[in-house]
Amino acid sequence: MNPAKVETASSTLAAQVEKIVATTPVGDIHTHLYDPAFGQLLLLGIDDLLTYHYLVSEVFLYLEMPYEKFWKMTKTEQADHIWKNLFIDNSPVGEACRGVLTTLQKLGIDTSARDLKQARKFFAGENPDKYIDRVMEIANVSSITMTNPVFDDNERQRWLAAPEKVGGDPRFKAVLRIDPLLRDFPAAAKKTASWNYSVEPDPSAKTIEEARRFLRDWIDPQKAIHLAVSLPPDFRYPAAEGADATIRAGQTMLEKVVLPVCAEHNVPFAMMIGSYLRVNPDLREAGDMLGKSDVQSVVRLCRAFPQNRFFVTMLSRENQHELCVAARKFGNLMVFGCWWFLNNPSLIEEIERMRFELLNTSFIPQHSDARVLDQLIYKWDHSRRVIGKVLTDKYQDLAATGWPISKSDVERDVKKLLAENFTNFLLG
Ligand code: HDL
Ligand code: ZN
Repeated sequence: MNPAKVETASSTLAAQVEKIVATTPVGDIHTHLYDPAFGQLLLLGIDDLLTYHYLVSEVFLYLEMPYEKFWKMTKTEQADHIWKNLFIDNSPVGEACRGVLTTLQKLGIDTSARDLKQARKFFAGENPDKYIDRVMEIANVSSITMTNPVFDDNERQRWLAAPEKVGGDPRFKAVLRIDPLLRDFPAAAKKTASWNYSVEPDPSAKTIEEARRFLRDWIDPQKAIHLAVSLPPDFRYPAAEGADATIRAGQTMLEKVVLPVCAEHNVPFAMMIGSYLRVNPDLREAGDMLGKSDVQSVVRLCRAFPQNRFFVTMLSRENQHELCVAARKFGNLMVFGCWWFLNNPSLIEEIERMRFELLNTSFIPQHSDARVLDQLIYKWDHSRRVIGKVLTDKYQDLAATGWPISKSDVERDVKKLLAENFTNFLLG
């Protein structure tokens, strides 16, 4: 049976691709969202949308205000302040501002009113559990992968207090996030020792064994689908000659603890590389920035640990081309997302074009990194538009060679890009 040919007239093809990209459910592989059992760790609603740390740093672009004065405000006061300065007194052309408006509009809130009254009324008394389903339906997100930082006491306590409750929501998947283990081992060792693991700051054989036990004790109860870390731009593998004890200990943890435990559990390791933390500490969570990282360190890890699988995303635009080429060399490397400061239409377009041209459809184009539940709506709407546009262009290039594009081809490709490349790589 001849598969239904997708008209290659550009307008028809574009419409068909756009529809398929919009209606294919996405598995969101990296967010900071939580299932309702985590209580107030799950952020939602207009005041959380407006006090998103991206907007906090942006509001200081316009107004010299002592940081402490801002931090002393209530969340509602901060939201009002951000709304006034970023939306009313200046056009909200920035991606994070635009996102708030896309979200409100898709929730049926009249943004032309330009006031927060209607929005606040809409969110008042929202039942988080039901609202999650509503947001996932609007955003067409089939699965939300959380970030579960085991060294964060607030999060950790919740797992320990009610292990049967948290992490049991089928809409959410857990990821064991272990940054301090690789970025600040002395501090991580102190904490794990206080949790009755014989882990000392210098990684002896005993420490290595106990650190493995610590990870095993968390992967299973969390049902973690993989482990993850964010690393600074100066992360190097192997560590440079003369690197200090903390960096050398971090490398030992990576080689002797994290990767062996991932391999034995057959779970990938996600490395998000390129974040300088708190370059402006007064901005708190909004105070991080990026730097150019070393792709050859990723190459050396993929080569040295063929039994491990690596999800990798990098924060610097300048790393993207080299990372794509690295992914051509290693089947155990899966490139994903347009992370953080790259999650803007102009950069998503550039990066996805590069990936289609170098990796065909064997990559994961995007993750939302949502911190507030409702952000799923805008982050996926905005990204789908760009991914659909680029994919249409690529199909048109194919059509120009006389290659017919069938509807089932497009459905197959998009399903891989938005869901199956992730789930297949998880399984190995
Ligand atoms: O380390 C990370 O997972 C980053 O995504 C940070 O959480 C960052 O603050 C962020 O939210 N980026 O979008
Ligand atoms: Zn993140």
